[in-house]
Amino acid sequence: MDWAKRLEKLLKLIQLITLRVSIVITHRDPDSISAAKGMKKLFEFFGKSVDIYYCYRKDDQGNEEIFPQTQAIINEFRLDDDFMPIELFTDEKQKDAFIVVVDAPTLNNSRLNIPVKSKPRITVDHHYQPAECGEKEDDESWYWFEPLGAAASMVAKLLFDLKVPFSKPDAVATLLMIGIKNDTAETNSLDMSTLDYQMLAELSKYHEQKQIYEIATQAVSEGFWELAAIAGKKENQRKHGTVFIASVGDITPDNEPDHLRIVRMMQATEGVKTSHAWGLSGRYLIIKSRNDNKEVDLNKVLAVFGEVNGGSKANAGGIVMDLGPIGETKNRAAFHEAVWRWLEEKLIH
Ligand SMILES: [Mn+2]
Repeated sequence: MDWAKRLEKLLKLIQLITLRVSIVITHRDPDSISAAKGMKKLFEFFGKSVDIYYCYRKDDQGNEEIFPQTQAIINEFRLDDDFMPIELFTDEKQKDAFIVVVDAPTLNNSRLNIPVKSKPRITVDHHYQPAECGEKEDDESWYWFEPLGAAASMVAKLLFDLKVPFSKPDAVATLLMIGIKNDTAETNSLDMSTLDYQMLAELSKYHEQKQIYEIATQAVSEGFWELAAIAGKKENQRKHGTVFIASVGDITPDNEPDHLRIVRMMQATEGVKTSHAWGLSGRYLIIKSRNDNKEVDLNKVLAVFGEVNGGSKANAGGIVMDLGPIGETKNRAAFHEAVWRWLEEKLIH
């Protein structure tokens, strides 16, 4: 079906909404946050009431694991009141909700244990694996799956094509640009598409550059240098042909941006086509991976860890795996060594 017909179906669906629109995101990162805010702007333009719910992983204290950059965006754009934790999306509320999912293919994710059982009516996502999503579009629903750099680009296109006006400057336009840039490694990602570039250009008519600068120029944390020092040691690196594996040691959720920075730097190393940076966070094994080798299917490589992962893209992925009580062992050095042996078996082919 052509795009004009797709849009027409979407517009009709939106116009007919009588229920409260409930946008659900499966995690809070710059792309999902901006995509959700963009969708909220869209529905509000058509006079609908909108809530946004977010799912999250808990740290040891039961708080949301939130990454510094996400927190910086929430602070800068004063978004705290826009997002409600998923527990507040009670069964009662779900009964009267028009459910919208952005930046994830499905809510049917066993890893996240999302307490939403109803079928999403609108889904907009840029990840692979929609085949696993279970729900299929019908007359009552509208799903757009396309492997692009960012969900924010898709939402921006919907806003422009459905003629939702932007102010000058417009906070949502700025947020969407940050979302696109963040999910595409500042447009350097292999997933970067024509649509992503076009939307950056269109959004740039309405954005506030000062806010982009504020978010982008946050200093590298001290944690980065600690991780880099560990990953930089020869004994914490293994190279097998074009595959580069490095350990970043024991990490905390705060280290995620640093961990990602390190795997990107590993991938930029001469002769490297696939990189895995792994660390241990308590009993969890966390691997960040990058791949530019067309003969390697990163999803398949990571699937050996048994992860039901709806979030891996063709050239970037990762796993979070609960190692169980064995992960709480006191002898960290011996444990790291054991994990090394196991990982080399799994990741080298
Ligand atoms: Mn995304």
